[in-house]
This record gives sequence, C-alpha cells and structure tokens, in this order.
Amino acid sequence: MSSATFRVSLAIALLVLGFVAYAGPARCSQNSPPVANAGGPYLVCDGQSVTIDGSQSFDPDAPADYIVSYAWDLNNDGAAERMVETSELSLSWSELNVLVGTLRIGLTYPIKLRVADSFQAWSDWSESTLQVEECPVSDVLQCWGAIKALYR
Ligand SMILES: [Ca+2]
Ligand SMILES: [Ca+2]
Repeated sequence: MSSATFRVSLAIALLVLGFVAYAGPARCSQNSPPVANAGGPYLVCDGQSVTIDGSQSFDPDAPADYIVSYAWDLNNDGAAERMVETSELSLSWSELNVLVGTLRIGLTYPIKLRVADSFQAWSDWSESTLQVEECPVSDVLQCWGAIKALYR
C-alpha cells in the first residue's frame, strides 16, 4: 500500500467513524409523539360528577420523555375545552352540562383526548364515550326506607 493510498483510506475511515459518532446519538434522540388513551367508556348518573382518566396514555420515549398536557374535547368539535397537567379530570354535573351540552338521560356523548409530550409533540385524538344514566337510589337511602317501613 502506497503512502497516498494509506492516507486516503485513513481519511475515509475517519469520515465513516465521524458520521457514525454524529448520526448514531442524533437518531436516538429523535422525539416520538405520545399516544393518547381517553379511557372509559364512562357512565355518569343524572346529577352526579364523573372523573375521566387519560392515565393509559403514554410516551414511547419514556422515561426520558413524558406527557405534560392532557387536552379533552368534550363537545366533539375538535378543540379542547379542558387542558390539564394531570391524567385525571373530575367534572361536576353542572360543568358537564356547560361543556358537553345539556345532557339527556339514555344518550351517549363522544369524549376525546389528545396529549402532548415535553417537546410539545401532540398525539392523535383518542375517542371514548360518556353515557348518561338515571341514578339508582343509593343503598343508604334504601336501608333508611326499609327501617322507616318497619316502625310505621
Ligand atoms: Ca416523546
Ligand atoms: Ca371541544
């Protein structure tokens, strides 16, 4: 091998090494968007509150990256009514009636979630449902009724 050939070979080897050193870690540090999971399906009793739970959402880069925002679309218009940092969101009956629309017993409403990671990369929407039911009379009230009946 001539001296010139050796130098060219060495230069090529250094170039390849340099590229691997540069591109390897760069590829590893590319961010992947998180994946939303809206949980549910949810059931809310007439007049009661409900907690919706996006804790099954995840970021593929975990533990290096994590979800920082949970955006809930509650009226199916593609825009979030509630943006929170926690995976769970509790909504009262009156809040639901403002955000979702006037709730009717027996109907089912779409609930959607998307999440963002610490690089502000957003997931696709994940869909779930909220069903409105008439609340059963609670056990305590039923017992109280039975006790009153005994002493009547
Ligand atoms: Ca990520
Ligand atoms: Ca909305």
